[in-house]
Amino acid sequence: MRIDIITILPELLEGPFSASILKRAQEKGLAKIHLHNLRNYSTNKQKSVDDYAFGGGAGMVMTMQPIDNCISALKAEREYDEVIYMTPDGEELNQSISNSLSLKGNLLILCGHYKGIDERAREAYITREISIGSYVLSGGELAAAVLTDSIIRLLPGVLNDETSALSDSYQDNLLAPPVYTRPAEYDGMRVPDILLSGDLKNIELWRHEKSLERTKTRRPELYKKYSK
Ligand code: 6GU
Repeated sequence: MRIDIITILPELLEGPFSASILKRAQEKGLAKIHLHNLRNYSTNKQKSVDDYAFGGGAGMVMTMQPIDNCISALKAEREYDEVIYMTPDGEELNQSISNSLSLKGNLLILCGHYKGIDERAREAYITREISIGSYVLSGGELAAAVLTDSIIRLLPGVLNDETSALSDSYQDNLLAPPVYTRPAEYDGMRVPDILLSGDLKNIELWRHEKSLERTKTRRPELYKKYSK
């Protein structure tokens, strides 16, 4: 899979993609992530990418010209399955969106800033608008990093058995059960006996029971989806 990300702050995205699972996925050739600095596509002398909003009001708006040039240049090189705009007024990201995007070949992600991008760019180019939750970030970069991470970890071969995505929270609309590691007793606090029993069948039942309990108390709305 290939993910192209258009941003005015590439340095904000370099970190998350150069460590751990996302780094390994790229080294293994399973994912290609390319950052594009929007400013390089601005044709005016100041390399500006924003301007005042028509109609007045506080805050700048990202202009058509650099977005148009950048997206056109990328689209001339390959077809994109989705052109995604990261924006707080988009569809809220969830596991099922990440699952379906992980099946695509080429994704293009545009990070918004300021008051957002000129509405005409949304109409002309964007096929999907995604938010990562009901709070405001200073720009779309951190949200794009979250989205990219959630997609790439699902690609076949990225995770090994120990980190398998199948037992993650949300994968079946349930939160993951509690986990423990050695020592079996720490400062008087003991690991539940069942986990030390070696009885794999009952351990699975116990974990499922704990998942249900957790989901019911912490995320009742998720639990309703699971139980119907
Ligand atoms: Cl995608 N962008 C910004 N700026 N803030 C957000 C967001 C995106 N998702 C949640 N908050």
